[in-house]
Amino acid sequence: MTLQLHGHPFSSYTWKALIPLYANVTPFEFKGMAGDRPLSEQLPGKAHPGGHIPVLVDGDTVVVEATSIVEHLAVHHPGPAPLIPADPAEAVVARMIDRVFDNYVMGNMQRVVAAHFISRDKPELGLSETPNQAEIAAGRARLRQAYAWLEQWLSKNTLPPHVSLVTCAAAPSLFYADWIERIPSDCPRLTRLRAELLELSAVSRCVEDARPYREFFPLGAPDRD
Ligand SMILES: N[C@@H](CCC(=O)N[C@@H](CS)C(=O)NCC(=O)O)C(=O)O
Repeated sequence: MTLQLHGHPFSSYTWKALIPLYANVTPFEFKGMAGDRPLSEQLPGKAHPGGHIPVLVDGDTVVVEATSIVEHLAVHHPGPAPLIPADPAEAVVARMIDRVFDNYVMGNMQRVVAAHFISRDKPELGLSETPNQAEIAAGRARLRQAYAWLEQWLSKNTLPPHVSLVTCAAAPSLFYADWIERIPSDCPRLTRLRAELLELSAVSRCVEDARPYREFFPLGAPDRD
């Protein structure tokens, strides 16, 4: 039975699930979300405990959380992309950096985006005329902190080869975070990593799938990438 991925082409976490599917040329059906209804109403059987996307349906198995989707694909639908390093110690490091990108880059990027909506819990209500400036400033400061940490980590460590779990987390989070808080010039390794990720065909496919939706980026999408 064909895999089904429920998501939206502009959603950063949907990219995280799409990248391994594209990298391994895994057959799947993309089930897009209709924009004007709450996600909780649209997911299969309200499949995600938080009403979030992406959700992967693999036969009778429903997989939630993008990291777990990548792990599920690595186990049940392996291909040429080494999603999880075979060496257990290297896998631990990959999972740690996955957490760093999700929690401190993706999380603070989403925090700034959410500060532009009337309600954080119901983005479908639309944009606020008075975005929460304190939240925006705090999210941007945390992004700078995460960039500095990653730059320092990259100066001493090597990432697993692409396409790995780290690729899947780093590509969407750095893509969108840089639109909010540009990676500074004193983080050349991180700048190079973002550019390298965008060169990967599995990632550039996501960028192109999402391009028609850029007008919905609440801060206004920059004229690049
Ligand atoms: N922890 C979740 C986060 C997923 C997430 O934040 N998805 C966003 C889209 S990128 C979403 O569903 N937003 C809509 C909402 O929260 O209603 C994961 O790793 O999959």
